[in-house]
Amino acid sequence: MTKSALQIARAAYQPKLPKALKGFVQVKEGAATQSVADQEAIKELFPNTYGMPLIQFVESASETSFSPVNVGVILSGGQAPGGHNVISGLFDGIKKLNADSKLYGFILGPGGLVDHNYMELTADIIDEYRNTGGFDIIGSGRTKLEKEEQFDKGYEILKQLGIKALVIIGGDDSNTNACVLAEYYAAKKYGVQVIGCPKTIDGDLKNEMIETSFGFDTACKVYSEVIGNIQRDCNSARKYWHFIKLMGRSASHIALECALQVQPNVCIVSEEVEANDMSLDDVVTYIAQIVANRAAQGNNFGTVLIPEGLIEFIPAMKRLISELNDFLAANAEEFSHIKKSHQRDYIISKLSKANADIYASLPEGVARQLTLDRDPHGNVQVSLIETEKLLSEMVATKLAQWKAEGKFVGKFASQHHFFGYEGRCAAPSNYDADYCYSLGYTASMLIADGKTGYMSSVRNTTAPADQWIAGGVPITMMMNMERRHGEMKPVIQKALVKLDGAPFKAFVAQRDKWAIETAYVYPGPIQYFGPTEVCDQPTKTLQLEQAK
Ligand code: FBP
Repeated sequence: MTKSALQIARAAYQPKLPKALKGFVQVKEGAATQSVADQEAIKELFPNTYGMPLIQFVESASETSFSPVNVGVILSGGQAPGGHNVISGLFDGIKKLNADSKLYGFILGPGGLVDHNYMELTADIIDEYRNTGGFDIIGSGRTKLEKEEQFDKGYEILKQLGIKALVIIGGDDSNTNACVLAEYYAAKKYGVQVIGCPKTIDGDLKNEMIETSFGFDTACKVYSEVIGNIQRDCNSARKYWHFIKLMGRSASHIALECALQVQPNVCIVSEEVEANDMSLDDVVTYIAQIVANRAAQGNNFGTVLIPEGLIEFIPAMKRLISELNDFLAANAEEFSHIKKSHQRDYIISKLSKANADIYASLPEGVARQLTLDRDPHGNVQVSLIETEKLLSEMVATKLAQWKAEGKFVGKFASQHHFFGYEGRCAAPSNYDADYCYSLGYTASMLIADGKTGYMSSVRNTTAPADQWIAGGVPITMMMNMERRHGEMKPVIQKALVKLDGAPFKAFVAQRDKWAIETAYVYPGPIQYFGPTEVCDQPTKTLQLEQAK
């Protein structure tokens, strides 16, 4: 591999650890825990892993000796900056426990465990990947580990390799499955511990004990850099409105964090749209009004941030998509014989009045996407909808009407962007490099202490790393029962943007000003070396949440 100058310099970076993990470590057990809701149901489903205590690691004066331990590691789901540092922290941790410990990586996600596809991660391999972005050390995948046959298939290879602990690095679903696996192995007395690590750029795996999921910090900084650059371009040419869609399958944490970093003219927050029962037309009118207000001051330019999951948070769109799914599933054959040029009218004639009106109001291309591009289960692929284009086209139509009525005096030209994949494998910021290394190292301590069904937790991360608090949280503590595919299932509660939370409130307090003024902030690229206020700032979200 040809390495860039930054990669070479960055390889020498020694991630910071909490003070308690630097020397000898001992365990402080807290009180027994409860799940966040549905306690009786969760307790019944997890008889071996429910109610375990919170764990904190503290300094110890004396050394304890450990036998060598073989550990497996899996990267699950979407890439997030810092995954390689979780693995290097885990590696260094188990080697410190005993130099003869071994680490095995399962290839391309949970599927690697089931298919017995693995490699040993030796010191020279680990060294190649320290402080780098990506998950390419072993690859990642989205196979869901949820069936007992998979658990047993996995156990075969774990037994063969003498693996006593498995670390699953993933988001809410992967950690839910890690917990189910931990319970299964405990019930079967297989002697394999399962530990989770909180990953996802989406930032929606967080709670009282998990401050943030790793990767959110770096991804938001990458997006904020490019949005800032666009804002400066936009403020230089003064002729375009830029509609920027930001990744985040469901929650709007990324859009909100970027808004706090760059102060755009508009940022839509899906959770607010849903709470206020806003229609698509309400969202379009809101944006168009800001465009018109700026135009009245001679400013025919601006930026609009749009969260990727928006469409599914608009109640009326949700109803339309659900009727389309049902209708197209039942009438697939008939629909396939309708001429392309008649499909739109055909659909309009078949839908209920309310949904037909919404469908008719959609731009041609989006309407087509809603009926043609469907996933293997026959469902509309909402993620393929180019929301940034949908909104800008609808804003243009509204402004044209307003122009005819004399309510809009300006010009409107738009540009579109989607920022997602470019942020997922960036070299981790100092925050993510340190946080991830600490999470991995903490996982090794949980293994040493014989824990299973725990998630590695590192808190107090707005303070210097020295003061971070490392420990473990029983995964059952984060669970509740939710309906999934028609069945009640135990799952980790997904953290959406809280409308009464400090980050959203800070945004609301400023957004009207940002809408009319050109108050852009240009964060610039992530800095890895230099003054601490430039290199080591946590996200605004975290700073505001921790300031409570
Ligand atoms: P995870 O929840 O697995 O971390 O993935 C998050 C994410 O990056 C979303 O933001 C995005 O919608 C999705 O993955 C894209 O998935 P894919 O990589 O399969 O295209």
